[in-house]
Amino acid sequence: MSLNRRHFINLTSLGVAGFSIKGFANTSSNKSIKPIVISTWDAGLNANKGAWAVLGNGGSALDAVEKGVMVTEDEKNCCVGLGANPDRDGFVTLDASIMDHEFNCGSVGFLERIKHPISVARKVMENTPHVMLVGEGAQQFALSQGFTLESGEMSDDAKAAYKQWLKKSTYKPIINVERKGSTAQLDAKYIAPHKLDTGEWNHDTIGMVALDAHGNLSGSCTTSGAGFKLRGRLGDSPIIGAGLYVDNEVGAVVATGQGEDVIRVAGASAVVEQMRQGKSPQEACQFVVERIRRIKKEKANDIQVCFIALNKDGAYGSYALHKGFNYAVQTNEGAKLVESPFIY
Ligand code: SD4
Repeated sequence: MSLNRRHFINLTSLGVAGFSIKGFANTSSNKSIKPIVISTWDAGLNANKGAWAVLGNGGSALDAVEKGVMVTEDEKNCCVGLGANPDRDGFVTLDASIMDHEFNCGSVGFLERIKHPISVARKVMENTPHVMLVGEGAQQFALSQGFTLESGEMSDDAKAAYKQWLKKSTYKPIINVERKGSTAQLDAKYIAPHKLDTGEWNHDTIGMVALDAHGNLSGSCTTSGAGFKLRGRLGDSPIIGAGLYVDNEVGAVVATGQGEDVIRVAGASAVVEQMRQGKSPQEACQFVVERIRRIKKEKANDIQVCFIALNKDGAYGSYALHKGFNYAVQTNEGAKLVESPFIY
């Protein structure tokens, strides 16, 4: 049994929700695996369960990546969806995108008071001739498609975080805060996996890519964007080619971290192009993260950028600028949480 295989334990049987693997050698797979779903950060463990209910029953990658991230959007007091941190004016504004195996794609940006932005993005993809709707128009479209207008009130956690932020009101988003304690310790608690011991959220996004039993890839991404952002700000997540990209002949990639710096290099698309040139998913992610480091020079110290990638054969990998990024993997062999390799 390989090391990977040994560690790829069915977590339900262990009675824990996650299992972490440390070390560079175990942070990616070149094995051919399908179906498979991978998603960003530790919140991905729960999200993957939602995706697996579809994928494990022979369902499509597209349905899986929608259903999967809906789990996170649904979580109360979460880093994603309506429970997330607001912009600096106190409004929660959401971005999401989805892409299938035939280059169909849809996204929404600056969407307010709608519970499942990922499903609105899918409706944009399927029911309009457009790719992207934003703001009031996106909200009107959602209502026309049967979505409900929610109250717009912040979650308790977001209210507390906003109150805290207002004391200084400085616009300096911290996209990644290094965790105290190991991922294994975090797994053992598994109460609010995306929360740090300090109570802060470690991130604001979930991105997911999946390969189904039919060999088709799809991806999704949903976010409240950077906490306390300027009103009207869009990040990379709703931008096809930046936050998310899928080419069914090559692979699927999703980004998390400082959206502005992902957009600058057309990040997800750039990673797919590196895989097309023959790089493994991890090598392709690393290539683009290193490009961002070169562009940002010493400012790379202040930002986090991470990519996860899944290729056509089900091999996967990731790379991050800074320590502290992890992602969740689910296959027929079970579920695990993987710590990403990084530069700093
Ligand atoms: C954004 N990329 O809006 C998102 C933020 C993020 O974990 O990934 N946070 O820039």
